[in-house]
Amino acid sequence: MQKLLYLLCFCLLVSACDDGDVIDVKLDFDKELSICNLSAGNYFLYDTKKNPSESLSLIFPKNSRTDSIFNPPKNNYKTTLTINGTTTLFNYRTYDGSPENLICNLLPDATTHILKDYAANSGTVTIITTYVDDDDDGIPADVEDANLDGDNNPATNPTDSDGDGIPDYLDADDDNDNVLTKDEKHNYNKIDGLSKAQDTDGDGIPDYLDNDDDGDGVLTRHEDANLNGNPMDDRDSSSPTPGVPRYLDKEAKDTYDYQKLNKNRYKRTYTIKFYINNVNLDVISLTEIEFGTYTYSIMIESD
Ligand SMILES: [Ca+2]
Ligand SMILES: [Ca+2]
Ligand SMILES: [Ca+2]
Ligand SMILES: [Ca+2]
Repeated sequence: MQKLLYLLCFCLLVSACDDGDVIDVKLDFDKELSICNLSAGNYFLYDTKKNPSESLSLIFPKNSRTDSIFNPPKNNYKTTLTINGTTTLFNYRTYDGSPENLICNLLPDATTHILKDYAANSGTVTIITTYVDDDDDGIPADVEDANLDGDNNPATNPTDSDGDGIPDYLDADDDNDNVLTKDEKHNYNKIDGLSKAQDTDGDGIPDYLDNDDDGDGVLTRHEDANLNGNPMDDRDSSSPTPGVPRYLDKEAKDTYDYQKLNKNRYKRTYTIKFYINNVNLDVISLTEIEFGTYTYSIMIESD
């Protein structure tokens, strides 16, 4: 009788949300997946919602193959897993309280319970991992490319203003002066673009692309009096403008022998999409569910 009731519930659910081949079991799930790190041996991804309280979750073992989902050998990397109901699990659950009180909670709320638990015992999971790189300097990647090849892709034939081999869209310091682009007042916004970028010496080259910002003939990175790789914290107390850093103060012309270039860091943002195919949730089979997307970022450091 109980199973019949489940069947009835699920049929209502599915018929309400049937969208051709792709059946949206999400109800009102936002498809933004979270990851739970409570178990060292497994990956545990889930999505929860309230009113009514429900969760979808996917568990699979951690190994070199599944690690590659999160650290792929190449962009647009595809992985498939087989749901077997034992080590690789896909569950749809309902609750009498907030799912967040139970899922991934070291101290589960004793008053919240799982009401129904549909566990798939077969099906496949298709996972596509893509990533986008950006130096996070506040200028969008497509704006940092002159797009001379006309393909609107900053990664092909990329602009490299300082010629250091690191394209502008990945170069956090576009003029190699040891002052990060984000600190050189590029003043980018969607309306003005880069037209309001600061140009201290007024030579037509904005500070973020000018390796001698004050035009005093001393490279900005050689105005680093304390030789710490940061020209922003060096001032000349004998200058008429002692509060202005040397690299922006054309009266401060001392040269310091600092040759080192700081390491470059850029951000890689992964987007991992999970599709559940031909899943059997005990009482019903579904052709395809878009389980959702998990996103995260790492910083990559290079010379
Ligand atoms: Ca560069
Ligand atoms: Ca710079
Ligand atoms: Ca300038
Ligand atoms: Ca200078």
